[in-house]
Amino acid sequence: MNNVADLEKNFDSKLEKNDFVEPKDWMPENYRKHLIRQISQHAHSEIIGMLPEGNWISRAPSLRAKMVLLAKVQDEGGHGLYLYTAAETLGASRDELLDALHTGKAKYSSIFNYPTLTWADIGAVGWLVDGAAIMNQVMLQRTSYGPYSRAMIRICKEESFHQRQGYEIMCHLSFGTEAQKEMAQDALNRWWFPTMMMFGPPDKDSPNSGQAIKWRIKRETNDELRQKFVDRTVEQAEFLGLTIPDKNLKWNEAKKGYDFSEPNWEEFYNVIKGNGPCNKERLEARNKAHADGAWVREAAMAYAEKKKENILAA
Ligand code: FAQ
Repeated sequence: MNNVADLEKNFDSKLEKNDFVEPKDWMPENYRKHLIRQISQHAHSEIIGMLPEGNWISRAPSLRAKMVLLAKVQDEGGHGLYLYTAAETLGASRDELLDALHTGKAKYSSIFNYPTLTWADIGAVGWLVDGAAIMNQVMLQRTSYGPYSRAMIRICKEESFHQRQGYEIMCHLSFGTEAQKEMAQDALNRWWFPTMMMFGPPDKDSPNSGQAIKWRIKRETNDELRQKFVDRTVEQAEFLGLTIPDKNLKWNEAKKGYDFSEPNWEEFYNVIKGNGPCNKERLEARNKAHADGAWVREAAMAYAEKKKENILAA
């Protein structure tokens, strides 16, 4: 089979049957590009997402809290690696992807441009941000590209632990002293709407969703996932005795879900253009980490060269 029409037919039939597309299979060029865009943005989000939490490792309130947070932040680094590797199977090079991140050309999730001001923010990030990430990633386990799907299966398992870690912190604070409960409420107030933005713009303003759904890259739309997230999270906030900072939040019996306010989309576009509260700081920290890690990459290359020489000489 080598004429393009046959190849396209074979690709479409794979999607139809919910089979995976694998790296060596023929795929339309725009499908490949779409995946590189989404997977690399996702990978960048994971490694930039280490920064706001890493900020609290040295200040965690107990040894246990520190160990758990350390493990979580390391997991995020691992997620970045699986995802960069998945993007590499599509022909993108790691250097090229990282260069786009470091020069500010590539996007990463808007949420990581907000500051983590108190320990309660670490609770809110785990509970809300990881909660939203899971809501989005569960559907990506069924994405049509095999390596991305397999990476997501492992990532989702780890993200569930992360969400529990955050919710546990919120429980301690919410059922603690008045001052602790206030800290938890303050964190919820600041993280609620930025978390809602993580799902992306409303479907009517989402240029990539239509094609992503056709290609089964995304299995649910931005608005569908946002709705699911709200419906699930309200009950968790009620258990904590915290108030979601949205006066329009109201159960709608007809749709069997909550009505809620739209996030401030102007703020969202401003953040993804590079003008959020921490964009500059995040890119500087990431560039510094990359420069500081140059010796590790050089050592790994030297080791690989040596090994190759030994194999050739044998
Ligand atoms: N932030 O047409 P759509 C995590 C961009 S992982 C920044 O709707 P699409 C784990 C979008 O790229 C969090 N940019 O786009 C963790 C597009 O721009 P482009 C990341 C955003 O791709 C937890 C434009 O707006 N998760 O949190 C955002 O169909 C704790 C138009 O948007 C993923 O990446 C945003 N929030 O839908 C780590 C999951 N939303 O490229 C550490 C995989 C939209 O045309 C600590 N990605 N944009 O220039 C996806 O599912 C999708 O890419 C969406 C966006 C849903 C994010």
